[in-house]
Amino acid sequence: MAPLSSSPTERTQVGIVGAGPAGLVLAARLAAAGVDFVVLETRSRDYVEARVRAGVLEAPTVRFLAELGVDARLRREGLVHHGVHLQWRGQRHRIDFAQLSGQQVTVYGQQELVCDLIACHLAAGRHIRFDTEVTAAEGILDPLPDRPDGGVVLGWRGPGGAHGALACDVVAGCDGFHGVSRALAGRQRLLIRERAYPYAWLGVLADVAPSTDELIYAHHDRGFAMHSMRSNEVSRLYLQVPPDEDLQAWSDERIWSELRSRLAVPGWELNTGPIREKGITPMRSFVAEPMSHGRLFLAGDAAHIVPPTGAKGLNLAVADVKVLGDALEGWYRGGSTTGLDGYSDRCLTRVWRVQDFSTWMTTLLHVDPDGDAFERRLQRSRQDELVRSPSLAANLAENYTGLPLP
Ligand code: RFL
Ligand code: PHB
Repeated sequence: MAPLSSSPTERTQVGIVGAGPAGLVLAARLAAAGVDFVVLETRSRDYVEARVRAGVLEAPTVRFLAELGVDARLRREGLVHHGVHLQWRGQRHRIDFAQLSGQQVTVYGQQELVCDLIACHLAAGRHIRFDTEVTAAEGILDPLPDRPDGGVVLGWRGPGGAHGALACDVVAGCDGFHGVSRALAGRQRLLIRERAYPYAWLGVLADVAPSTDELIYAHHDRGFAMHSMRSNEVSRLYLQVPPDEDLQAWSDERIWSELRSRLAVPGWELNTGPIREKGITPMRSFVAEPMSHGRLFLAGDAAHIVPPTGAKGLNLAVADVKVLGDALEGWYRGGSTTGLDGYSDRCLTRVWRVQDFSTWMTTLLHVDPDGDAFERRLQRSRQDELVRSPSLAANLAENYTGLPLP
């Protein structure tokens, strides 16, 4: 095969692989800095905009989106929550974020944010190529030069079997856990640390008014359950299920009945309604270190995954690209490579804090099918301690609503 470098069809400064939250927020940051980029996304625009995922934005994430000027609809439609309910043994306990951390979170669907960012980029005439899969790269592991030199070429496969190549200075690997970027770094260069959990989440989106003003995270002997929302008319709910669970085994009636049992507290009713969408998500913790390799910078789920209990995946992706955007701006302004050299270490400090918080929230609230009686008793003690200790509750509030961005 001819080398990719013999046929670049286009040139830019930063090649961004993936139009998820990481790629699209990085694009907004680079646009603000006057740095040129092209986003290559393997899926269609419709597919990317319809993918139902995260729902909670930390306070620092919301502030950063405001700085980038991409928060108009988020400000109008986002639901600001000043607390959250934790529940065990049939009792609900409110964690008051405002009082304990002075911050709040905003409930706003990930796909709404993705739609807003895509609309903003396309309206400004910026380049997002949908249905275009990055398949290969040249020069990506060469040492980072002091000055941008167009030394990387990304090969892509596009609609109708078309092929092409994009020449760029550096690559932002924002292509999620199943993307190609981590593989381009080379397995032997990565230190992988991971953990699988003996459970998954069955998630549903239902056309029914939420039965709660704030999110409910519930531990129950039958398993974890959660009540979230997307608007005053749409509820988002989750149930702990076995990792290999068959979605077909879950009729709408069974889902509502199970949610009703696990979320029950005296005097509270669960509203039910038509289920619009359901799916099963495995739970995993994963970190690939380092997050940079020559001219490749991994960001978001491409570099790390957290179990969703702490509501952190999207927020961590945004934190990564804040660091990357600042470092790239410095490099393009003629500064040194210092910011880019420090990218991985800077991100990993937060990544591991968030891994710890997400694991802690997960094990506090789920039923471990392999856990022994000793483990179950420890879990109960941890739950009690959270109700007793304002300093532990404050630690939860601080981590959940978001530590300051780097
Ligand atoms: P994404 O969103 O997976 O986007 C990667 C994009 O790259 C594309 N791609 C490629 N493009 C070109 N060439 C290739 N070879 C490519 N390979 C892949 C993909 O098509 C895709 O469009 O990764 P990103 O941007 O890093 O964003 C990460 C977040 O999506 C993820 O962390 C969150 O959704 C996790 N998450 C949550 N995070 C939160 O902060 N708060 C939450 O409340 C929250 N809840 C959740 C969640 C994730 C969940 N699931 C389904 C995993 C709840 C659930 C149920
Ligand atoms: C959601 O609304 O989808 C959501 C909220 C909180 C989580 C995970 C998911 O921890």
